[in-house]
Parts: sequence; structure tokens; C-alpha cells
Amino acid sequence: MNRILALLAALMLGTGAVAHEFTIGTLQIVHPNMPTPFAGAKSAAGYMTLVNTGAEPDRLIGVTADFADMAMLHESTTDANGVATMAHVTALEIPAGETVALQPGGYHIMFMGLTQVPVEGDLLPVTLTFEKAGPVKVEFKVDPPGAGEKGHDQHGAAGGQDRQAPMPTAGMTVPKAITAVLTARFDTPEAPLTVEPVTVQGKVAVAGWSQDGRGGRALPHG
Ligand SMILES: [Cu+2]
Repeated sequence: MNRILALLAALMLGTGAVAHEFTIGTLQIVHPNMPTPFAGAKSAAGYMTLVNTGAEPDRLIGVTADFADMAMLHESTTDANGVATMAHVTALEIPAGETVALQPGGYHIMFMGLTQVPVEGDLLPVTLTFEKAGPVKVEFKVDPPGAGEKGHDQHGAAGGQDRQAPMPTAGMTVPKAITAVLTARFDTPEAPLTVEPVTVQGKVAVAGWSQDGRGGRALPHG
């Protein structure tokens, strides 16, 4: 069943996307991909489908890539008022026997501070670390620009803009990095963004924000 889901997920990726996959233990990593970012982009989003065919849950707890200063797991959500927010997620659970999709508008890997220009067709080496299965080297395929990039633009609280502001670099603390990401993504001269102190509680980082009379908390799921 999961095998079929994985294949379906791979097939539904659209024209031009050729599926590939990697396996470690009972985990399948189906078609890790990055839609070609805009020219001059400082960051890019990556997607994939994770299938756990085993009897035990596992968790994605780390991402590293040589082609970016920093790679992070993000979750985009849109509330009832259509306000999009994103949050840094420190771990993503893949329950036993289930499939978790990283896709536009939801979970994604964000590669920040690109140190090389991704070109369609490239296979970019990335190391994913799972809590139980351990580290696995995969290749993110650079796919045609498409829906993925549009989905990622919805990070912009002020209407989906993506200004590609400078992204934080390695060496920052997690709270500093989150504040920098929120500010870079959402702050505009017309609607200045206030990011309240980011607190890290165990494995959960909480960022409060307010902008233009609205406010909220960017909360990763635990
Ligand atoms: Cu993101």
C-alpha cells in the first residue's frame, strides 16, 4: 500500500519531473526535488515524499547541504483569514506504515544562502539525518520551475511576495536565525514586522510576530 502511495506521489509531480528515490532501512525517500529557483535567488525550497514501510516511527531530525549556508525544515500554513505563516520545524515524524509529503504550502526543506546556482537537471547532494535510520545521502533533483516555487512564495505574509532578502548564515543561534528569516521574508517598509523574542522550548521554537495590526505565533508542530 505504501509502495503504491509512493509511486502515486511520484507520478503526480507533473510534467518534466522524473522520479527517483533512495532507501535507508525501512524508509523510502521519493523524488527529493527543488523547483529551479528564480535567477539571483538566495534561497530555494526542496520537496520530497517520505515513506515508512516499517513497524516503528522515525523522525527526520537534520538536513545538511554543501551548496547552501544553512538548510532547515519549514512548515507553511495558512489560517482562516488567508494569512500565511511559516515556522521552523526541528523534527518531522514519519509514523510507522505512513507516508509524509513535503510539498508546496506545507512542509519543505529551505536551503538558505545558496553558494551555487541550481540549474535544471542538476543533482544536488544533501544529507538527511533520521533519528533511528541515521544519516543518508540523497540527491535533490533540480526540476523545472513550477508550482513548488509558487507555493513557497506564500511565505510572504503581505500577499505572497518573495523579495529574496539576505538569508541568515551558518553560525547563528536558532532564535537569531528564525528572527532573521521571519524579518527577511515578511518585513516591508509599509508594514514593518515585529518579531518578539524567539524562545526554544525543548525541541520546539516559538516565534511571536505582529504586523499591520495582526499578530500571531509561528509555531512548529512539535
Ligand atoms: Cu521556507
